[in-house]
Amino acid sequence: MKHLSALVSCSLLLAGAPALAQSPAAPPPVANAELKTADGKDVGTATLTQTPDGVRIAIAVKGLPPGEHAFHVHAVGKCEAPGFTSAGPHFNPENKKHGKLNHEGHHAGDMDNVSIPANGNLTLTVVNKDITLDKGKPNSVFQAAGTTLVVHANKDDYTTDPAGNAGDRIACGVITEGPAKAR
Ligand SMILES: [Cu+2]
Repeated sequence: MKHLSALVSCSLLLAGAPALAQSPAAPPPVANAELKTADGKDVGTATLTQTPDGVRIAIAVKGLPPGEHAFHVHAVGKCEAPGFTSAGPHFNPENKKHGKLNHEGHHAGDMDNVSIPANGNLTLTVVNKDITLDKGKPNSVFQAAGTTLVVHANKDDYTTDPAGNAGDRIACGVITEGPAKAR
């Protein structure tokens, strides 16, 4: 431990005082996902920020079909059109059942439905307390296989295992370290 702290102090000295804000244990401050539809259309971004209460996900989407849509973190960081089945099942590091209304639930990747208004555009912030940006934790979005954010055609019934009866996957974005690209 002494060696480790000596090493840490040394690298802090080398890097200068601002490095204090980035101790080796700190998770990446931000991640993003660029959401695309099955035909490759850009439908917006999500920005993920670590907070003491979980990961805050700020969504800014456009051109999605109006109505209630399931919105989940999925367990594979691949968005292969058209079906996005490459994104795998819901992110579920604790091996639970699907849905917040399921007494054997819920998946860490389960989140509330998003409600897209008539114009197809939505900005919304949600907090997922079951995931983290902290690399190396079982519930980190930074897994070897990656993770994705997925929007479905239908709403999640919050009960039906394994996917809430939410239908097709209509938009997908790989969760990637760093801020979203300026657009
Ligand atoms: Cu899903």
